[in-house]
Amino acid sequence: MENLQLRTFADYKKAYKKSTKDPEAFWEGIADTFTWQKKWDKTLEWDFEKPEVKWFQGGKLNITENCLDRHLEKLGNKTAIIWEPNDPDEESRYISYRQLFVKVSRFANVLKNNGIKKGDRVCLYMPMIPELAIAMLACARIGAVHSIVFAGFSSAAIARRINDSECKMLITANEVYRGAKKVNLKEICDKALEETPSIESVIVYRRTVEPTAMKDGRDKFWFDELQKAEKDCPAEEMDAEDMLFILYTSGSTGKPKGMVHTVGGYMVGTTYTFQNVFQLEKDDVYWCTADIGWITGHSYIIYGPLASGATTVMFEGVPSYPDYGRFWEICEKLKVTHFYTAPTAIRSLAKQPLKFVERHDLSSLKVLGSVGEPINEEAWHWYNDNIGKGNCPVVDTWWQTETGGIMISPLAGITPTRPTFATLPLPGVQPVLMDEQGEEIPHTNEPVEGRLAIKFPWPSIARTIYGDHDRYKEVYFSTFKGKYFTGDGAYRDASGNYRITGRVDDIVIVSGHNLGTAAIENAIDEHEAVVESAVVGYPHEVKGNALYAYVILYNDIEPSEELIKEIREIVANTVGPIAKPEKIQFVSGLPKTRSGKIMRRILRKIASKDTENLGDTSTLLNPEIVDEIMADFKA
Ligand code: 7RM
Repeated sequence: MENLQLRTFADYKKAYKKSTKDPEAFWEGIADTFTWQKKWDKTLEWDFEKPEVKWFQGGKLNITENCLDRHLEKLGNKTAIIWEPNDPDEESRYISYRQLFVKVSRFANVLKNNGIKKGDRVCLYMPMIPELAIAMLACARIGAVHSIVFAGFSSAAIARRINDSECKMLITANEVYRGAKKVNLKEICDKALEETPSIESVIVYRRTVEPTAMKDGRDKFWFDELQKAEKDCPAEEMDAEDMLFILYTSGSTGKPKGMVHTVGGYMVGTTYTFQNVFQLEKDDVYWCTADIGWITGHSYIIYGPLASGATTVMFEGVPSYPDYGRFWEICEKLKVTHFYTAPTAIRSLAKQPLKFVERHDLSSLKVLGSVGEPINEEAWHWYNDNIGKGNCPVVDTWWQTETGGIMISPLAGITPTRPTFATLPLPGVQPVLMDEQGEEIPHTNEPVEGRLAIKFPWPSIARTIYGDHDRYKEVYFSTFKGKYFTGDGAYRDASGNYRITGRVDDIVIVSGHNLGTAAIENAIDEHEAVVESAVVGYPHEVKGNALYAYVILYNDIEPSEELIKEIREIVANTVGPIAKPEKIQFVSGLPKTRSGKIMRRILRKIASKDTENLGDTSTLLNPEIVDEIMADFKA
């Protein structure tokens, strides 16, 4: 396999320059290193006003040939996936590239035997087990479109996603282990299946030996179906612009958006970014702790690493089981070299006594990654000092479900890092900051702040929202003419490094002043007693809106009036007196999505005393926190 890694800062600069001067030639050179059944005719066709983006048109390929077949000759015996179970006493599984190839081929035939054809949508509601990877790749092998729903979501959330894209099949497991709990996934599916007329068959993987209720004619066990399946399955010939998968991401309206990714561009984008950001060497062990139900899992547990011939770890459990040292125990046990997680996990682990880290030998680690939200200074240093021992570059990777792959990030060991900064755009990515008037802020040697947009297409951009191209246009391409709008705000320093400041929809107008809640939260978080905070606006008679802060304190700290005063003081001193929160409530947690994003919609409703209809809270990581916060509401 051709290696795509840039090796020096000078290489990076050169590649970046080329990628903006002649983006087509730049990406052609990268795309050429993959296995194509037929080479493309047209590298790029685009129009951000329509909007429409097409990469490598006329090219024919199958992504699984790039993730599996092409490695067999040289890397057939190399471990593709190391699976670490929830229970540390259960055996890990090591699956080689050849074994994975065999498993994927056979399961692809199970899909075919059950009537699945190219273009059909298949919903996957699975635990973090290798069979999830196998099922994804099997879909890709035959050209079926996978739609993975995170296995912590409710029946209603599954049904809604299945119905939106009219999936024909659902693949699930009977049960899943999660920490000390066991959850019956099949029961949750059965409830969803009462309202999903498009589903014709359900394949059930038995993760546990418990008896499972099966519906005759509809439900089939994974193993029974495998017995009946042929071994070989040729890879379907796919157009570069054929759909690879749909992944739902929450929208501001509450209706999830089914982001559509296509085969060719997504493959090229995720593989190129994986290799350059993480800089793996031959025998490295790479671990991304995300769930595969999130884009990070799609791009950087499965497709990017496998297309690169890397060894990728999949972990079934949670960071707190059997204790808060589990991540570090796994790093030691598997000799993990590259560790990629989210700030929310870092902060929750940083809250624990340091002995959970110190107990383990972390000397195998070379590179640390962060993704999902801005990483605050304190968490960055804790991660860098205690996990990386000051020796591992920390790559703070900014990107979105919609971008498919990493957009702004250091390249480990190659380009400089800077705490709380995602730093520089990857080659092929052309970010711009937009001012209040909707004008591009020019690149000068001045630090600036604005709304982050991208002015040129990159291969792994989502092509549409499934079934709703108008919404795709409205959400991403209508704010700034001819540009993709990210929804994030950013600061750019004199050297061109970006620091993502948060979602710009989190702006509150207090007495006529536009206040970004992210800046206020950062100020509050500087107080030594504070772990984390969330600030939202609520209607106020005099000011129009006032600010309500929800604040988490360290375990050993008692809430007090004194603290409230100090917090307001810090905000007054750093952001300005106008930004002082009217109300401060101490909470034990914040409602969060799995990837660590605070669900402000809910906090806003509570602060505004509009709690009749909080919307679907079942997709939260910690739905129970909502009742606690409501009970202690500061009227
Ligand atoms: C990969 C992912 C996307 C949103 C994005 C940002 C925020 C993600 C960072 C970040 C600051 C980062 N996809 N975000 N990474 N903010 N620094 N390194 O998270 O679709 O679930 O979310 O996440 O607001 O727009 S996502």
